[in-house]
Amino acid sequence: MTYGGYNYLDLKYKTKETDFKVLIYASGEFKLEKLAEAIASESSVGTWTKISTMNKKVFTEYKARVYKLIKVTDNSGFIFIAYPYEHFDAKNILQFQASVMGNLFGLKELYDLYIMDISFPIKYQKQFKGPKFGINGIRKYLGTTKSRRPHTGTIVKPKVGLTPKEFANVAYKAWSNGLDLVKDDENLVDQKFCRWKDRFDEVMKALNRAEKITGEKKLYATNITDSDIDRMKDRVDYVYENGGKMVMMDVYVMGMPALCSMVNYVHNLGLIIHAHRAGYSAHQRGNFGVNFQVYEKFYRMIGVDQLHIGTGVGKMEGSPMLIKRFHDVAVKHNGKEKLYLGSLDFKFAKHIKPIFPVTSGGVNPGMVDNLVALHGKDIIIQAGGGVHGHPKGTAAGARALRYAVDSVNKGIPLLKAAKKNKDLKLALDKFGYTEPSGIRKIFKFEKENKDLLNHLIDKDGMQTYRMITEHFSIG
Ligand code: RUB
Repeated sequence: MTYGGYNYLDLKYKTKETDFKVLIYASGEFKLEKLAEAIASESSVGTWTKISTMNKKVFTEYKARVYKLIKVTDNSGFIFIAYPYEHFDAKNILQFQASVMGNLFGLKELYDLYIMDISFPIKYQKQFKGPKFGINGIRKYLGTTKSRRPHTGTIVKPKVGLTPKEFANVAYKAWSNGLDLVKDDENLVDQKFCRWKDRFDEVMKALNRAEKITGEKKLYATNITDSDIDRMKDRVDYVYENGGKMVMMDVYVMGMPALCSMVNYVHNLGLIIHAHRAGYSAHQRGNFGVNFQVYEKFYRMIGVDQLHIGTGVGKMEGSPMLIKRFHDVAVKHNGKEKLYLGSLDFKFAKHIKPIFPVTSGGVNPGMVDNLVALHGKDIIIQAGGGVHGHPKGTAAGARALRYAVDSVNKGIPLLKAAKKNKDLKLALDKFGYTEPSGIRKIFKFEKENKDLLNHLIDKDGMQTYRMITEHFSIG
């Protein structure tokens, strides 16, 4: 079978260490083989017809090869494609996106096209610096290297609307009552009612006071995201010159070029980067999309230090299984997972440090047991509504969250801890308590049934993949 007069199927091809490997689920008007050829062609050297300008060198050295197919029906299934290193302008992420995440989404014969995973060769990763701080650097700054407890954070709510003084007052209550991190929301930058600089100044005063009375270091993730790079740089300079230690960026909406420049700029000044992923799900939830783990790999290679990954139990989409995968991509150095639930074998280069995953979105103190069961202790547990929605307000909400984290860190179950702490008890009374045994059951089931789950996905395709990774819960 050919597409545009050329053949891209090479099912005997043995992938090379330097190849980029891509796993795609597709369905469409034609047989799977032909869909795969169309995708490989459009994302590498081909077009819809034979062309007089094609030559042997181009075709053998730069084309994509479909090296494996798992058929679900005649017209749908999983497609594994290898791209030779030489195909790419490797220093340029946009060229990669335009190739592998580009035109193919517009091919009209496709009904589904979902990039499940991409495996980047070590040679490619070497050009990236990776996180400057990552988990250990941030732990060192906050003084949690020994306890290795989860970090705690809050997003000041309402998302937008408070004045700088009101905002700083909320931040002070959160820090002085135990939280490590306070952050701006993704949609708060420099609006008229709360100018960025005024807010930063007020919040730094609050941070200094909170550090003094608690004896702990505190972090403020100030949102510097802007469509104008110079404005972002000015803000970073201001943070650096005025005692800040961290900046936050909405990494998905700002795009790769801005992110790459800003990561270098921020790290050169020795500041930590908090990455909010607002908007990514526009690309992950439909029939045409890219799984978040692909962006996550980019963000870790480029070098953000902490990154939102969802919760598996809160307000944002994603089952515990999927969120656990995102956690692994953030923290594991040498993931040697077998192809599983839509993932490829993948290894980070040694110098690309683990990043601190942030679990956020509908989180409250009653979920801490669960979140630790899901992620372990290398996690930032962040709650907006779950802190400021406490019946007694932000201060009590912060105390409840910190107490919950400290207790679970010591191995004390939440319900037992709540008997000794009024703030936590009130939080549980309002928000409820979710048993971690549900999460443990899911992981046990997953571990014991990997082959079965893989088999079901291979047999039924995207429908089953989505059922398992978006909604999976047992018993
Ligand atoms: C959290 C919030 C964050 C989400 C983003 O507020 O709105 O922006 O965490 O989602 P709240 P994600 O705690 O009140 O729900 O972390 O999945 O990117």
